[in-house]
Amino acid sequence: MSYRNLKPSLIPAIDHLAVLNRNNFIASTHQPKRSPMAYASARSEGPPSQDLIRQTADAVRRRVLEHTLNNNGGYLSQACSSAEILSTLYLRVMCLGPSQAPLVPRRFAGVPGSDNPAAFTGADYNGPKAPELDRFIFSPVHYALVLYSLLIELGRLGPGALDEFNQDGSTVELIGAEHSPGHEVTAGSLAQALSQAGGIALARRLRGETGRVWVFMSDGEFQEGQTWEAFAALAHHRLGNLGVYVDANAQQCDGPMDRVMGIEPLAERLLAFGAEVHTVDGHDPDALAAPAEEDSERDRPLVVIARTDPCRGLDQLRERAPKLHYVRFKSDGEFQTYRSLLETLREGAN
Ligand SMILES: Cc1ncc(C[n+]2csc(CCOP(=O)(O)OP(=O)(O)O)c2C)c(N)n1
Repeated sequence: MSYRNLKPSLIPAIDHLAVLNRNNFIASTHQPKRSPMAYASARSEGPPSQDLIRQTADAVRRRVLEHTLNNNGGYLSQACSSAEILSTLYLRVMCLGPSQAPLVPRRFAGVPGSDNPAAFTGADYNGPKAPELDRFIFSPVHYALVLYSLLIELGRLGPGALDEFNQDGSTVELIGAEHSPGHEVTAGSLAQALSQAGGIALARRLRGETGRVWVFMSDGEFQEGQTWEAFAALAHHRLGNLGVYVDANAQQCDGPMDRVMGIEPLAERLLAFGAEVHTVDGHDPDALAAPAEEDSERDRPLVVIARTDPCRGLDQLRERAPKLHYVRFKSDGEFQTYRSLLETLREGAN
């Protein structure tokens, strides 16, 4: 199901966020280029254009670069590789309602448990839980800065939401957890979220819910055994209501995937594990959305392997290869180079 065949009353009406944005405004160095209102009208007029998705992805890259400069560190190459995947998921593939969460991120309220009614997850930034609506499970949580930046661009988080990034008591964590905006589960120990998503998908099917479960994963997670056990379970339970988008950027924390531990041929392996598999250009919004928009009643999980470039939009990063996983500038000269690059990118966007 895509947003196109959703009841009009459920189409995300995010224009109210424009008002909330004004009321909760916190000073930020950079405002989202496109107002939430623009997204609302784009959605009500039909599928968002490739241009809108690409512009959003570029804005996400700029925001992550800005943050990396301000903090002298950040998961920058992950923004380069995944910006179109996440933008396409939020703007085109997933059927989500308006955010139910505050624009200013809540403080951490403790871990969930029967003795802690104050605990919450960050899933309410993705809208309410409703039978017809989709759920989003964000697995490689070191990509959290990319997700927060996208939520800001979409008006689901306020423009100052990164002000408390990685501070004690903040939910805007460097390595996201279940209470972090846009996150529903804790998955810092990688490759666990798919199993949790499978449980959610099975429960939804048993309840007769029509909404899907979408999972975002990184390729490094396919080096872990739990991922394969999860796929075996998804196929066994014929969970056609679950779809996975993989950022196949060919990198992990210790270097290029093929040097650390190869996972290819990934498509063939996933096929053998009972999934429906599509391999696409991960920077092409139409190609990314197409498998999810196919009108088929699936009885097996969908996997979209999105082949991406970890330096997309920031060619300068290639000089750092193969050390791309976390970017910290090594000299004042390098810092200034990236700062000028950000200015150039901003000018190009205006
Ligand atoms: C179970 C587990 N093992 C190891 C780690 C350490 N770790 C953190 S990030 C990472 C690399 C994951 O690969 P990927 O997300 O593809 O890397 P990227 O594209 O972000 O460079 C690893 C192994 C972890 N978080 N969890």
